[in-house]
Amino acid sequence: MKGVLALLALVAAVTSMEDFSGQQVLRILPANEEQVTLVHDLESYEDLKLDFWQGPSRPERFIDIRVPFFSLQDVKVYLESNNIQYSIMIEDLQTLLDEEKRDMKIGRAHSTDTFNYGTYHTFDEINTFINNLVAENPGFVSKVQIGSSYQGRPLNVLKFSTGANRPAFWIDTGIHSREWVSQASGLWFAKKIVKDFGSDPSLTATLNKLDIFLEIVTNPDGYVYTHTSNRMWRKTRSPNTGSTCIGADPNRNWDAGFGGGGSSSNPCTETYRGRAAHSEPEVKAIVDFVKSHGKIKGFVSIHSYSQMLLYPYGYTTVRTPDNAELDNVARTAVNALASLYGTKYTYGSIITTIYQASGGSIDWTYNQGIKYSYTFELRDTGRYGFALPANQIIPTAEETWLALTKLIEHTRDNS
Ligand code: BHK
Ligand code: ZN
Repeated sequence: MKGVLALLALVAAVTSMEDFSGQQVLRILPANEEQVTLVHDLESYEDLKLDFWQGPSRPERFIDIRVPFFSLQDVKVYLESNNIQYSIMIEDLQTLLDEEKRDMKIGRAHSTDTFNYGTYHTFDEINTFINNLVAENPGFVSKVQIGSSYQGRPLNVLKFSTGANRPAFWIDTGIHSREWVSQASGLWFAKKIVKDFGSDPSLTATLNKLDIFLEIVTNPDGYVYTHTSNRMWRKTRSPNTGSTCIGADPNRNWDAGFGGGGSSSNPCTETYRGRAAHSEPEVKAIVDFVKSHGKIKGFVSIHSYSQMLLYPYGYTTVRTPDNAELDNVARTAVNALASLYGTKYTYGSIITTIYQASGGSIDWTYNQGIKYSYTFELRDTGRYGFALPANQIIPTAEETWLALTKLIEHTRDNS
C-alpha cells in the first residue's frame, strides 16, 4: 500500500495534478447540536486540510468531509472519542477520479451531432462545441461574450432567440468548477433546445415568446484548474492580497446579504466571499448583463450535489412575498423530474432546506425583480458526490430538463 501510494504520488507530481490517493470522504451524522458544533470545530484546524463537501448542518443531517490521507486517523479518533456516528462514503477518491479520467474519451467532434454528451469535456472542447452549435444554427443560436474571467478567458453565453427584444430566461451551469455534472448537463440542454425547437410544441411556444441564455462554463478559470491541477477546485482563481490562498466563492460574492452568515472572510476557506460584492469578474459580468438586459424573467443557477431545488432566500429566514408560488412551482418541477427515473428531490428555500448562505446569486436576482429565481443541486445524494460517474450525465440532464421545462413554462405563462 505504501509503495503504491508513493508511486501514485510520483505520477501526480510529474503531471502536476493534485493526488487524492488514500483520501476518503466521510459521511458524518451528528446526533445533536453539541455534535454539530464538534464537527464544525474541525474546520478551525487548518492543518488537517479538510474539505467540507456538504457544509453546515443540523442534527440528523449528514456532513460530508473529504479527508486527506495524513489526517484520516486524527479525524476518525476525534469522531469516535466524541461518539459521533460516521461512515466511509468514498473509500479512495483517487480510484474514482482515475475511472473518470479513463472515461474521458479523447477525440474531437466536428459537429454537435457526433459530440459525446455522455462524457466530461475540457474547456477547449466545450468552446469548440459552442462554436459548432452556433455555426450549425445561424439565425437561431448565437454566442454572446459577457466579459472575461480573471485569467482572461471569455465568458461565453449561448443565446437561443427567434425574435428581437424578447424577455428572457437565464440558465448558468458550473459556477462552482468541480461540480462537473452541471457543465455536462448544460451541454446536453443546449443540444436539446436545438433539437426540440420546431418539433416540441411547448419549447416552440416558449421560444416564440422568450429568449433563452445559457452560460455553460460560468467559472472558466476554476474549470481549467480542475482539469490541470486540482479536480476538487470550487472557487474562482483570483489572488487575495495578504494571503497565499487563491480564489473567492462565486456563490458568496453577490450583493445580497453580502458578508452575512454562511459566508467567510477567510480567503483560505471554500466559502470566502471575496474582498467586496461583485469583486469577481465572473460574477460582475452576469450582474452587468442582467441589469443591461432589463427583461430577464427567470434565472436558474445549476450546482451539484444533493438533489434539491431551492429558491430564495439564503441569507435570511424572512420568506419572500412569492414563497407560496415559488414553492408550488418547485413541487411541480421536482415531480416532473421524478417521473423519468424516480430520482427524489427535496425543495424549499435555501436557508430552510440546505443552510444559511449569504451573497448567493439567486438572492441577488430575486431582489432585482426576477421572481422566478431557482437553484438546482443535481445528482447524487453523496455516493459519488462531485465524482459522479460519466454514465449518469445523460440521465441527470434528461430528468433535470423535465423540471427546468416546468420552470420555464411557468415563467413564460406568468410574465
Ligand atoms: C445554493 C444556492 C444559494 C446558496 C447556497 C447554495 C448551496 C450551494 C453553495 O453555494 O454552498 C451548495 C454547493 O455549492 C454545492 O453545489
Ligand atoms: Zn455549488
